[in-house]
Amino acid sequence: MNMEYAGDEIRVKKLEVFAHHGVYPKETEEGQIFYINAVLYTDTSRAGKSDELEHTVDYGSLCRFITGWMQENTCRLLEAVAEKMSEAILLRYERVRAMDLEIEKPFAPIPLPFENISVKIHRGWHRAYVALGSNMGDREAYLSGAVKAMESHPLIKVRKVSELLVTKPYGGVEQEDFLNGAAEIETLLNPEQLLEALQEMEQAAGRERLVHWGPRTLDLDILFYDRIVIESERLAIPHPDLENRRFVLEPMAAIAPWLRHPVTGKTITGLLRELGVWERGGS
Ligand code: A4P
Ligand code: MG
Repeated sequence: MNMEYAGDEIRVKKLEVFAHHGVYPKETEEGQIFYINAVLYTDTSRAGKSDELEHTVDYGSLCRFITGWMQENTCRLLEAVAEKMSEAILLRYERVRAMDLEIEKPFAPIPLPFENISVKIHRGWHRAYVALGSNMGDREAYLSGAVKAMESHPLIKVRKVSELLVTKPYGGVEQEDFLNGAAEIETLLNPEQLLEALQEMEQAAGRERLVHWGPRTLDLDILFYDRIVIESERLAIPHPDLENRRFVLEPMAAIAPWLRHPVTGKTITGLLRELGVWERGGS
């Protein structure tokens, strides 16, 4: 997948499909007409130069895929049609970085004069960085198990994994040394859903939350998610303490040295350099 540039668009307008989505039994029994509008964000430059179909998204194939999906599935809500079908398209067509998908239902059963009803959504791949940590039991097995768990998640693709480093405990709790690493992933999950998925993986590894900052079999923290900035009770992204953590910055420098913090604009390499200077200055 070309991740860096996806500013070109391939558009499908008003693809007509007869299908059986709806809340009312009459709709699922008898069916009705739907129109599909899709905008696929991709990079067409390679196909533009080569003039080869294999270098782009085959819109013939895409239209057949949409038609098949609409006919083989039954959803109650247009929201569910759009959500599930966009996910299927993004998983199937690797070159599509993001998409707008609109499902129109011109014969929706409302006894009032209207032209059309539709639901339109935007969905796509997001790039995130995850910190990996363990300081109990077979640390290496827990971390490689976490990478495998991410790899086998249907909505996560693992792109890069750093070397694992043995690090001294940070944060004042006396405990065993840690093994730390970082991973670059692509995901269709939103930040909340990604947090939930990572917490399930921690639990599967027998993680118990006993002492804040204390020993753990597996800790998976979201460091960055695109250039998003979130500060809520449940979630802080970018991770608020990452610039003070050598055990985060060193593995990150191995996989994304050029990455810029969305708030400070500093690169990972720059943050690591500052931490080194500060530590030497302070000692
Ligand atoms: N949460 C908020 N933002 C995030 C995020 N970006 N990613 C919330 C993940 N979780 C996030 O985390 C507590 C809550 O943080 C979660 O429920 C989530 O809603 P936790 O993992 O349950 O508890 P914790 O790990 O004890 O606290 P915390 O603050 O996550 O600790 P850290 O920051 O993970 O630090 N020293 C070395 N050398 N290596 C280490 O890996 N790790 C820690 C733990 C301490 N010292 C260390 C290491
Ligand atoms: Mg944590």
